Amino acid sequence: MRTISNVIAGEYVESGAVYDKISPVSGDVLARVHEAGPELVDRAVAAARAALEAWSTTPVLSRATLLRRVADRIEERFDEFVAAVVGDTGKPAAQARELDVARAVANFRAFADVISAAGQPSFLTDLPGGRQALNYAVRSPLGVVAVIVPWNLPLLLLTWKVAPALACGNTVVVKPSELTPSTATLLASVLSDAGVPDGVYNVVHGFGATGHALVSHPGIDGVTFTGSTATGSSIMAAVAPRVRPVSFELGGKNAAIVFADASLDATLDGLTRSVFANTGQVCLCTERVYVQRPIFDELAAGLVERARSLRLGDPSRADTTTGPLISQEHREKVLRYYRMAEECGAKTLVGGGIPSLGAGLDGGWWIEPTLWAGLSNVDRPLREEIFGPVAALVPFDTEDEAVALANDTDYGLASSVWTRDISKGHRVAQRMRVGLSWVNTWFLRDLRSPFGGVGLSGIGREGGGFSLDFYSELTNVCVAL
Ligand code: 6OD
Repeated sequence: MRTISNVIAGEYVESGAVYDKISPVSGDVLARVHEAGPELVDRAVAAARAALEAWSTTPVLSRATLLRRVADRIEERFDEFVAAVVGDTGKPAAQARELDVARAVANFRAFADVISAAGQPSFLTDLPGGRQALNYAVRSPLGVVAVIVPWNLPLLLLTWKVAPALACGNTVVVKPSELTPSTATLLASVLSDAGVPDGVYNVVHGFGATGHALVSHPGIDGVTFTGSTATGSSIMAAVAPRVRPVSFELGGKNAAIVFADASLDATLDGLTRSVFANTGQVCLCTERVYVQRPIFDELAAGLVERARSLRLGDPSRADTTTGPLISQEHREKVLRYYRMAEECGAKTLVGGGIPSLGAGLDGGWWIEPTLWAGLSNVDRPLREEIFGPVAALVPFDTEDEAVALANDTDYGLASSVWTRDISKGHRVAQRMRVGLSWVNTWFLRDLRSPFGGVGLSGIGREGGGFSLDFYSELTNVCVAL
């Protein structure tokens, strides 16, 4: 049986306390993972602290060169990373290739470019008597950063945080989700091959207790986290006594607004991705679809047809579009919402249960892609994040009504607007109370643009220079001339 170790100062460290990593596809045990207790967390933080001085004083362009080399090494071992992502998550291999691993490569290259081009603000200040002062800001790293990443896009999100953190001269202790431990440990060997010094990147495996030991450790200078709003809130409480900075990308209850003048086929393509991609397990996925009344029936019928054409099954098959949910516990949660929706009076247009996929797969955490009609914003399935392959379709009449319905949520991560009228697209997109507002597309990313949410969806923005702002401190130097 494969084992997965912690990584501390370049060493693969076993703890003796192991847990099983279960395949979401079959329910079989895939690996045994060594769980880090407080003592290993302490060692990992100490290793990161010991490596900080040398790494933070390595010239920026040398750090950028190393990050580009990391990207090259991931490309060389592309298939190994794909296999690790597929094993951990059960998602189709094609999606692991196109989304997760390709983005890991892009993340390292993008932040190597961003840090290479980064400048600092400076101001020449006129003083009375003809004198001047020069103000300029110097960037230094936060220090030792705790990186806590979820199970849905484990490598994409890990590298989205590790690349800018290292670019800025920080050292990191990573805690991946207990459900997807493989790629964080695999990445350690790539970083080491590329020449990143031992101790710059450390990994501790485990559950909430490991994460808590990490974020409440006095040696942690900042926390970056993507995951649930509840966990974000408890991390905030853990760092509050020491007033450490946090960057949080949390849950969402994302809306799509479809106007009657939308291009139907393109909208159906976009909505199919935005509702069902990664089995609905992306923080950006759409769970509420507001449709202008004249096209409601046509759009609903089209989306039902698309949902029926999704192919669940073996992730290695080229025609598989949809994997299982990540765990039994998560499937129970999603199924609770399937039942709750019907209790609230929903009409289930498609799906609603567990599919039968035959021997070899029925032990996994499969679930049917599902669409509902007949619910409204007062119903819990439209207010709480479900994180599964499901959306509710709700009719609207006017633009103002659609905006009000979409913004009627405590979350505020992402939205999409679908219309042929581009002026209306701009207007409505700007009225969305979210961090990411798409028009006639979804999850189209430029890694230099700001990424994050408002309300319960998070604190701060990452991406391009916004990541540098989180992962570094600015000291203003003022020189009287
Ligand atoms: O695309 C990204 O950079 C990003 N942070 C995606 C997050 C997805 C959350 O599930």
